[in-house]
Amino acid sequence: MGLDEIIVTQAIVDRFMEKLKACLKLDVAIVGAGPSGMVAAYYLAKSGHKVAIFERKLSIGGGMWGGGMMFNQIVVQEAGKHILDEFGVRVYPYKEGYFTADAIEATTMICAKACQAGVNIFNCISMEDVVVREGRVCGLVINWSPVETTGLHVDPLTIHAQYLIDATGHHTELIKVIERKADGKLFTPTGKIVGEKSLWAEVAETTTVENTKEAYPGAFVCGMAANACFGSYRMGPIFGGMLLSGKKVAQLIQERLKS
Ligand code: 48F
Repeated sequence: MGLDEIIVTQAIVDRFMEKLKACLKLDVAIVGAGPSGMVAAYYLAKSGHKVAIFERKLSIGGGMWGGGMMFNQIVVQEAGKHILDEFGVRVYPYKEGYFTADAIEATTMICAKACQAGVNIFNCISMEDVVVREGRVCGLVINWSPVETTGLHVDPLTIHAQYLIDATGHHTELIKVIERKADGKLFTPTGKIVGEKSLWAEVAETTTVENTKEAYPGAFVCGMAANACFGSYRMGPIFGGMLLSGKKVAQLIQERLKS
C-alpha cells in the first residue's frame, strides 16, 4: 500500500475537529491536567459525564512527573493508596503508613485510565477567561498556548460547561480570573483568594481535601488550587491529598449533576 501524506493530514484534522466539536458543550470542563484534575476527570467520565481537560503544556501530569526535586518518585500515604490501586499503579511500602510509586508510572497510568474512561484531553490549550451569566460561571474561554506565550493578538474560542474545575495547582488560575472578572465574591472567608501559605505537609494534606469545594457558583477548586484559594499550606511531593481531592470534587459535582 502506498502512503498518501494528504490522507494522514486529513485524518488528523478530521479526528481532532470531531473531538473538539464533541466538547463544545460539556458537563464539566477542567483546567489543568495535573494529578488532581486527571483523577477528577476519570471519576466524572466513569460515571457517564461528558468531561474535558484543557492543559496549557504539551505534556500532561503537572507536578507529578518530577517527584521531589526531579527525583522521579512520589510518596503517598495510606489514605490515598487505594486510588493508585484503582489506576493499577504499583505501590511499594516504605515505612509504616508511607508508600512510594514511580512518578512516571503514576502519571501515565492515571492519564491512560482517564482517557479510556472517556476523558477528552486537550493539551497545548490554555484557559484565558471565563463565561459568566447572572453570577454563575457557565463556560471557559480558551486559546492555543503558543498564542498566549508569544503574545499574539488572536481572539480565543468558547466552551460551555455546567461546571468548571480549577485544577491549576499553586497559581489557582481559573479562580484568579473569576476573582478579577466576575461580579460578586468568592466563597472564601475574605471573598478573595486567600493565598497559599508555607510548607506543612501534615496540615496541607488534610486541608487540600477539606478545601475542595465550590469557590464561586459553578466553579470548584481541587488539588493545590484548593489550598491556594482558601488559604492553606503546601505539602511538597506527597500526593495522597491530590488524589483524594480529585475524587472528592468529582463526587461533589456528580451530586449536583444528579439534582
Ligand atoms: O500543579 P499541578 O500538578 O496541580 P495539582 O493537581 O497537583 C499539585 C502537585 O503536582 C504538586 C503538589 C504536591 O502534592 O503540590 O504541585 O494541584 O498541575 C496543574 C496543571 O495546570 C496547568 C499546568 O500547566 C499544570 O499542568 N495549568 C495552569 N494554568 C493553566 C493550566 C491554564 N491557564 N490553562 C490550562 N492549564
